[in-house]
Amino acid sequence: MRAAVLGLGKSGISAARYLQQAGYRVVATDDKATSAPEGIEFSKDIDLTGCNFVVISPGIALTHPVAKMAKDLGVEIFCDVELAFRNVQDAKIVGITGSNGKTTTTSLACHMLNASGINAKTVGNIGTPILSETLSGSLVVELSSFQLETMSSPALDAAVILNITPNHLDRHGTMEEYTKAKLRIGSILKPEATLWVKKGLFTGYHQFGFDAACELYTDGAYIYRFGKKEAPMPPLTAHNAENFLAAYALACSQGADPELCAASYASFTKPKHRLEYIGSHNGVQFYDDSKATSIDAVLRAVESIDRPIVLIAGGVHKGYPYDAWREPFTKKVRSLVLIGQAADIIEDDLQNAVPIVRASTFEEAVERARTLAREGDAVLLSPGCASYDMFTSFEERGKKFQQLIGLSDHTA
Ligand code: UMA
Repeated sequence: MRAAVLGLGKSGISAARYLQQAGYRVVATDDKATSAPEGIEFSKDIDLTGCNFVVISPGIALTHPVAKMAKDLGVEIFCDVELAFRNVQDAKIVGITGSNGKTTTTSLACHMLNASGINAKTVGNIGTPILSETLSGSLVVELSSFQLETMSSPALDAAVILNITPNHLDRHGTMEEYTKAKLRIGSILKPEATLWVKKGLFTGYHQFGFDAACELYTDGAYIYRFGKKEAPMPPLTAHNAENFLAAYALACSQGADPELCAASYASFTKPKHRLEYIGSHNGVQFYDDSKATSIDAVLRAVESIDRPIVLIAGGVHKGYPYDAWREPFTKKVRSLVLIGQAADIIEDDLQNAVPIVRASTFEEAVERARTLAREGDAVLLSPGCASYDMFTSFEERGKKFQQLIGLSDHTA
């Protein structure tokens, strides 16, 4: 048995190790790396002849020459999560996708399951490759459109689509293709499994929201599921409440106790760099929303902050226009500090909507934002773009921001 691995980041390395242990002869390739971890053959000029399949890393597009080669040779190509789903035997798996809130919802669903005594782990796009964990017990899998694109095995016991707003259009090309990738989550459900969607997103699935017509809803005071009043609702605002309901739907579908799920929110810590409040200085509040890499995520952040905002945005452009920012920014954003490759495009799209300043480094952007903010304002890092022109990840960008602000011990 021979298998190829395309891309040697986190997911590729875990897939290569997994396949090696399963008895495959593994050959790996990567456009940047020059070697594979010990024991794995590496080739810059990979030959797929005789390979049973290729495991493609989610960050690599299907238009990559090696992916095309696989297609031409009729060799199957799929991601690490699909490989796991083909081999899983006794795990209960729930899946979460959406454009915003995936990581928070994944962590919260896991927290709720654990609070109910069901030992669960988070895996997938959240940062822990599924194949680096044992495929047993209760798994809560965060799924990106990149992963879903090559998935087909029905292994999910329940799933949720949180929302779909423009993201990754540089990779998927159109909203239609991006939506199609997200909807693939519906085709990897076990026959008896339920797909939950936010109210109004798609018909034909169980819906969650704030409307009594939904299978799961809250009136702000209580949570109602399938017509039954189940538990008190924690006091949460719109997007947080939606993420909460989605996590609750998944946890309860796995036998978690509704009251314990609801009560567990009090001990839940939101993942970092998601509209994270860092502290205040001279009457200015500072927020790190480095994870906001889409148009909609930035809008959510701006909407959530109830004071004038000095916003730092920009980075690597992901293929969508920024016009949707015009009106809300005119109302709420005092100044916009632009960084990175996308700065020209953003400035063009927001002409005359908001005062714009440019910064050539991240450090300069933070300094400009600090000086532009007045007492009673907020300084918000919510870039709406990927970080790769200046950083290796959104985490690194967020950590740097927190270090430069220097208000907390959030820099570890
Ligand atoms: N590479 C190539 N050719 C290319 C592109 C990349 O050879 O054209 C190589 C790189 O040199 C590198 C490797 O591929 O060695 C990187 O692979 P990758 O980008 O798939 O990254 P991984 O480290 O394997 O991490 C992936 C996910 N990354 C992406 O989807 C971009 C991680 O999601 C995920 O946590 C991890 O698997 C474990 O499952 C990150 C992400 O940014 C957090 N996700 C996007 C998002 O949330 O918006 C979808």
